[in-house]
Amino acid sequence: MALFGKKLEPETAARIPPGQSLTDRFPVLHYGPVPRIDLEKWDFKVFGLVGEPVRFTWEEFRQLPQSQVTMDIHCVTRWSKLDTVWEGVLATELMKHVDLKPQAKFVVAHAEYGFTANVPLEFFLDEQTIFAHSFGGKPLEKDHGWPLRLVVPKKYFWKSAKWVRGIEFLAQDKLGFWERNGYNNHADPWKEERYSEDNW
Ligand SMILES: Nc1nc2c(c(=O)[nH]1)N[C@H]1C(S)=C(S)[C@@H](COP(=O)(O)O)O[C@H]1N2
Ligand SMILES: [Mo]
Repeated sequence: MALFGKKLEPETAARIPPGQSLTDRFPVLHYGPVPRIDLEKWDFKVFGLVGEPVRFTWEEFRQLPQSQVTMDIHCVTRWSKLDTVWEGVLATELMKHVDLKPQAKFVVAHAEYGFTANVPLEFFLDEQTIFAHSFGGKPLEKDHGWPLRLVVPKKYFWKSAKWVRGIEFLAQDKLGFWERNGYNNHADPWKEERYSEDNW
C-alpha cells in the first residue's frame, strides 16, 4: 500500500482495511443538498425508548462537557483517512441526560431532510462515538456537517450522519438511508461489509 508513491510504515499499513487507500484529502459525500441552518431554530431531540424525551437548543447542547477524539475514517468508496481529530460531545456524555429503557437495543440518528443512519446500541455507546462540531481544531465546514455531525468509529463512514438533529432508541433495528439504498447494515470495514446483499 502506498501514498504518493511512498512506502507506508508497517504500523500505518496495518491500520488500513482491505480494499481501502489512504488519502490526505477530505472528500465530501452525501445525498442531496447541503442544508441551510438557523442556529436560533436548531434543536437536538432524544426520543424513542427513553423515560422522558429530551430536547436541547444549540446553546444548551454547546454547554455540555466537551471532549476530543482521534479516529480513522474508512469510506465505502475506498478512501481511508487516519488520525482525524473531532471535538464535541461524546455519546456517553449525552447519555448522562437520557433515561434509557432496558428494551433499547438500536439507535437511529436523524439528520436534516429526513436522512437517517442506524447502529446497534453497543456501537453508539463506544467510548469514541462523538457528536462533533469541530474537525481538526476548526468548526465543521458546512458540507462536512456544520453545525453538528455524528462520528461513529469502527464502521464505514456512511453511519456518521452529517447535520444530525436527534437520536431515537429502538428495540428492533431499522435500516437507515444508505442501508435501504444498497449499503450493508453492519458496515464493518475490516470484514468489507460494503453492500447490502446480506441485509436480508
Ligand atoms: N446527512 C447525511 N449524512 C451523511 C450522508 C448523507 O447522505 N447525508 N452520507 C454519508 C456518507 S455515504 C459518507 S461517506 C459520509 C461522508 O462525510 P464527509 O462528506 O464529511 O466526508 O457522510 C455520511 N453522512
Ligand atoms: Mo460514503
